[in-house]
Amino acid sequence: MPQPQLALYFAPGSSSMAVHIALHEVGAAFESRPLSFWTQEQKSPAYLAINPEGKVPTLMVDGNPLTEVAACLYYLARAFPEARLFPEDDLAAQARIISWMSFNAARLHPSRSQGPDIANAVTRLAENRLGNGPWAAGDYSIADIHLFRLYWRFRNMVKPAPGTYPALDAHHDRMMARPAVIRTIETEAALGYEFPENKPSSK
Ligand SMILES: N[C@@H](CCC(=O)N[C@@H](CS)C(=O)NCC(=O)O)C(=O)O
Repeated sequence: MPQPQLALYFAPGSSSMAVHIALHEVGAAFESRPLSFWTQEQKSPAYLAINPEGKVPTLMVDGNPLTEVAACLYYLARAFPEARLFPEDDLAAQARIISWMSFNAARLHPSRSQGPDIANAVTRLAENRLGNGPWAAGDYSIADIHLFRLYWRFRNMVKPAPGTYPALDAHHDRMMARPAVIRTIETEAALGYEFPENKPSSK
């Protein structure tokens, strides 16, 4: 099968980081299309024509936009099966991965903007669910990439006291040792994390 033409619209440190990591995990050639949240490039008419929600990620696949982290991760895992990010022949394991990614997208991510009580309560659910790991759904998979990005951001922003989320911390550390994660973080950090709460008032 010829390799699809891939391009990733992303903003450093945001949800799109998960797709960025997966692109490196599968070893795909892709074009980087960084957007700046500070200058609201994600709301520009040109980008809204591609993704009317004005959010990242958008993964362009042969010129067609694919949105939502879970869908982009699923696409990459299935398009590059040799990376073994999705078990091709284990229905129960596939369902566990979908279950985790549904939880990540529907509970964990939204909880970040629902106040500290809800954010902590849902993070506690993730912690208990992960248990002793090492990975979310058996072998390493796209569910781990999705979960990692959400906890990575939470950990850097909220700075929970050491020992609050030991399973998530251990998972985070395992992920941080992966070359695909290291490469993604180096690339995105070099561009600058433009989180709205860090925006200098002068800019
Ligand atoms: N449900 C979407 C959420 C994507 C999302 O919320 N992206 C945020 C960054 S983490 C974004 O682009 N925000 C820009 C904005 O809302 O202006 C997914 O999982 O891909």
